[in-house]
Order: sequence, then C-alpha cells, then structure tokens
Amino acid sequence: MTILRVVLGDQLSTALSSLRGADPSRDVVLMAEVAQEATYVPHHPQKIIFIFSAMRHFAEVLRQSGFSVDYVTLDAPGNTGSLQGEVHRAVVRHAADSVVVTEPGEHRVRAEMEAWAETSGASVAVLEDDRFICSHARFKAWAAGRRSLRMEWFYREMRKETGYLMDEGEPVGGQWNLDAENRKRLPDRQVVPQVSRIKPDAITRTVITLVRERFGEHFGETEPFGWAVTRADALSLLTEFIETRLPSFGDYQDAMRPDTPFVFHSVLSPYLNAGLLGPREMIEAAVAAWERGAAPLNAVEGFVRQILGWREYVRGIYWLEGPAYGEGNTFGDRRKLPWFYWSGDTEMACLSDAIGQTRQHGYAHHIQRLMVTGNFALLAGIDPKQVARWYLAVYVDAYEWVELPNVQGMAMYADGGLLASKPYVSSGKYIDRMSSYCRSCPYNPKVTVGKSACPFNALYWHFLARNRDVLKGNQRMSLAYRNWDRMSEDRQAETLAQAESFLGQLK
Ligand code: FAD
Ligand code: DLZ
Ligand code: SF4
Repeated sequence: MTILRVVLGDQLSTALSSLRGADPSRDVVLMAEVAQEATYVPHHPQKIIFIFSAMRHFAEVLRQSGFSVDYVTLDAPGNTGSLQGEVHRAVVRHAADSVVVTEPGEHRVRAEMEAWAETSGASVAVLEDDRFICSHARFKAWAAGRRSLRMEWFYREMRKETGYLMDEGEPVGGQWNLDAENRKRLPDRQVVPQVSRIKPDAITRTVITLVRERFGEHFGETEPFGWAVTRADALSLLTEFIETRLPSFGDYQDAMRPDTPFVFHSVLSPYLNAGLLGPREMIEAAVAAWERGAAPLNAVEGFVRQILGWREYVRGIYWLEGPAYGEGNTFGDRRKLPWFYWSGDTEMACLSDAIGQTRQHGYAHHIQRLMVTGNFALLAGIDPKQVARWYLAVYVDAYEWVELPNVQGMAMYADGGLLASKPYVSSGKYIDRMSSYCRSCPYNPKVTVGKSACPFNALYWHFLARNRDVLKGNQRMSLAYRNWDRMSEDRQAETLAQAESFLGQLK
C-alpha cells in the first residue's frame, strides 16, 4: 500500500502536514518541476530559479532523512508539464493507491487537485496547511458576524492568543500598534546595511542555465542570483536581519531611496512563503531581540504585525472570500497595464526605480508596491486583473493567496473596501515626503499642471473626480473632496485636462 506524498514548490518544510506520519520504507515523495506552474503567469526567472533550486535542495534533505523521493526535473523525458499529469504518472510508476498532499496556496491548484483522483485512479487526501498561525476555521470564526474585517482587530486577537509582545493580557508598552513612530524619512547621511547574497552552488547554477534556456524571455534578470535556496542559508539571513536591520526597521519602514532596494526590510518573504522559514521562528527571533535590548519596540512590534497580523490576515481573507474575490472592480477600471511596467521605460523616477529593481531582483518593498506601482495603477484606472497578474509574475515571493488580497484589496480597492477603509491614493507629495526620488526626476512634485508637472498630481485629482459617486459616502475621503471643491472651476478643468492628456499618451 504505497502512499504518494506530493510536495509542491512552496511547501518546502519538513514539518509539512503531508509528510507527517510518513513511513519512509513504504511511501514515496513526489516533487515535480512542471512547465504549467512556471508559466501560468510569466514568472520572474529568479522566482523560477529560486523555487526549482530550493526544491532540488529540499529533495536532498528528505533523502538524507530516509525518504524515497521521486523528483521529476523540468527536462526529464516524459515530463507532462502539469502537476496533474505528474501525479498520474507517479501513481502508475509506484502502484500507489492513495495520494496525500497539503492544500496549495491558490484556488486554481486547489480546483485541479479535485481532478487528481479521477485522472490517477488513486484516492486523494488534501490536508490543511498548518504552517500558518491562524487556521481557516479560526479565521472564519473571527470573521463570523462582523460588519468590518479590519486587520487591526484580527491582529489584536492573534497577539492575545499567541502571547507575543503581551504582558498579563495587555500589549507590552501599553499600545497595540506603534505605527505612528514608523514613518520617518531616510536622512541622506543614514548608512543602509548590505543584505548578504548567497553565492549559487552547482545545483543552482544548473537551474540557472535551465531557466535561462526555457524562460529567458520572461520579465526580469536571471543574474546576479543571490537568493538562499536552503533553510540553513535562509536562517543565516534571518540572523543577519535581526542583528543589522531590525533595530531601524520600524523607523524607516516606509522610506524609499533610489538604488536602495532593501532599505531596512527583512527580504525574507520568499523563504517564509516557500516554507524554508516559519512565521513563528521569525516572530520569536524579533521578540527575543527586543527582550535582550537589541531592538526597540517600535521596530519589533512593526515587524511582528507584518507577519502575525497582515500575513495571516490576507491569507484568511483569500480563503474566506473564495475565487470571486479576484473578480471585484469597484471603479470599473478597464485601462490596460502600461507597457513601462514590463520595460521600466519611464521618466518618472519613482516608477523607474521600483520597476528597475523588480527586474533586477524580483523584489520591491511594501511601500514601493503600494504607493508607487500600486498607487499609479489605481490613479490611472488600470484593470485590476492586469495589475494582479503583473504582481503575481514579477515578485519572487508572489503566490496568489498573499498577492491577490494585497493587490485587489490594498492597492486597487477593487474589493469595495473589505480590506482598506479608503483607497491608498496619493499625489506626488507623499512620494516626495517619503523618498528622495523626486530630486532625480524630470517632473516636479510641487507642480500639477504644465510640462514639468508630476503626473501623480493631476491623476490624483482625476481619480477623485471620476470616482466621486463611489467614494462620496466615505468619511475618510471627505477632506480630499473638500480640497477639490475649494479649487476654482478653471483650476479643476485644467487639472482634469492635464490628467486626460497624460492618460491619452499612456501606452
Ligand atoms: P518586511 O517588510 O521585512 O516584512 C516582514 C514580513 O512580513 C514579510 O516577509 C512578509 O512575510 C510579511 N508581510 C509584510 N507585509 C505584508 C502584507 N501586506 N501581506 C502579507 N505579508 C506581509 N507579500 C508577499 O509575500 N507576496 C506577495 O505576492 C505580495 N504582493 C504584494 C502586492 C502589493 C500590491 C502589496 C502592497 C504588497 C504585497 N506583499 C506581498 C506584501 C509585502 O509588500 C511583502 O510581503 C514585503 O514587501 C516582502 O518583503 P520583506 O520580506 O522585506 O518584508
Ligand atoms: C511557483 C511554482 C513554480 C514556478 N514551479 C513549480 C513547479 O514546477 N512545481 C511545483 O510543485 N510548484 C511550483 N511552483 C509553486 C506552485 O505554483 C504553488 O504551489 C501553487 O501556486 C500554489 O501555491
Ligand atoms: Fe515620482 Fe512625481 Fe516624484 Fe517624479 S516627481 S519621482 S513622478 S512622485
């Protein structure tokens, strides 16, 4: 009675539910590199390299602990190119009568698993992914009967339940959220520590060659490739973050500087999402740094909130809302994604830098994703589906369960305000305040109309004016509308004309 235990590319943890209770002398682990997963969106080559190389290294870890691993490489003869096809072939190869798998991170793959039993002839058990702190049932119970599903309330429950940063039922320091302290601009003199990159080993170099041959035309540079592909290296990067960047993580969480892609961020999301690191150990490492006086509370609370709060919350929303969540389009936006999102070819310095580093590293930090590329897409009225597809393709950490709520809900307000109490839109003023981009930009963030005007400015007013019917009932938008209404009619007309002329030229 052979059991086939399937491990997907973002399930690289020895504590995975599908591996629990396995009998290495009888069961077989299947891991398969398949073209379908590499191309359902045109993933950044570094994302594919990261996943394939981390899969190959993880297969070795399993083998060393006694598992029999059937690993199908992308170029293996007979590779059918799909998970379904590979499960079917492996069931036949090993005469398996049952398949055990941990639930995937996407509705698309979850639906495909429903068909595995039919095509393979074996029974299929899909187990809960308990690498998360909050189970589906717990999230559902939290959401039940609430009118508003704001992250902050969820986060407080998670703090109470886990006891992280709690003291006798109260938040340490007396406040749940220290974000007010976390919006500092990066001073020019502030030195930003280096993020170590990991030198590719022989396995990674083989994968780089394979990916360059097969997916070289995808957006993004293949090299230099510096991502960790083993848990040991990911752990050393976690330690480096805690020691060198966490102390200033809070202060400069929202800050941006040209050619400084990582600032004080952890740059650990690819490892966390693929299973090389777990959420608890990351949180506990940060809390321990605070306990020994090595990092201040605003940094540690801010970091813990990203993982215990935002990450768990967006996952809960994704599964609670189901596939229909991706269909929302609050403002009926239909404009196609501008070509510069793929080429990086724009004079707007903020967008050029954020897209340029995305191409180079498959990484941009949260404020770049939200307030530069996301903000522009929302202001310009880009079709949310095209925006979501872009984000899913270009970031090494992107899987739909985490990408979609961030795009639909947070960046595009396409879920009608389920996640965000108001659209995250801003003029060039915000980008100028939080970055030094504008200094090297041909546009002027203080100008709204004319040749030198920052495009974000007129677009901001155009967004408000064209979406007034949808947003007029939102109290949090009322100040913005009062400012618009205070403008003279002539000024409003020239501002809208400026935005329309810009949009008309957008390709
Ligand atoms: P840090 O700033 O160091 O934060 C620490 C950790 O907190 C991250 O590693 C991540 O695991 C978690 N985290 C922080 N913010 C969020 C959030 N909003 N949602 C979920 N987890 C969070 N994150 C992804 O992991 N995958 C995505 O595909 C993704 N797409 C995004 C798209 C948009 C439009 C936006 C606005 C955000 C998106 N995020 C996504 C969230 C966030 O931008 C990234 O998690 C973060 O930039 C990863 O870099 P880091 O590890 O340096 O994060
Ligand atoms: C993202 C990805 C890629 C590029 N390739 C594979 C693969 O070849 N084999 C595999 O098992 N998983 C891969 N993945 C991760 C899956 O796409 C991921 O498991 C689903 O999107 C669900 O989160
Ligand atoms: Fe971006 Fe406008 Fe500043 Fe240029 S002036 S960097 S377009 S915000």
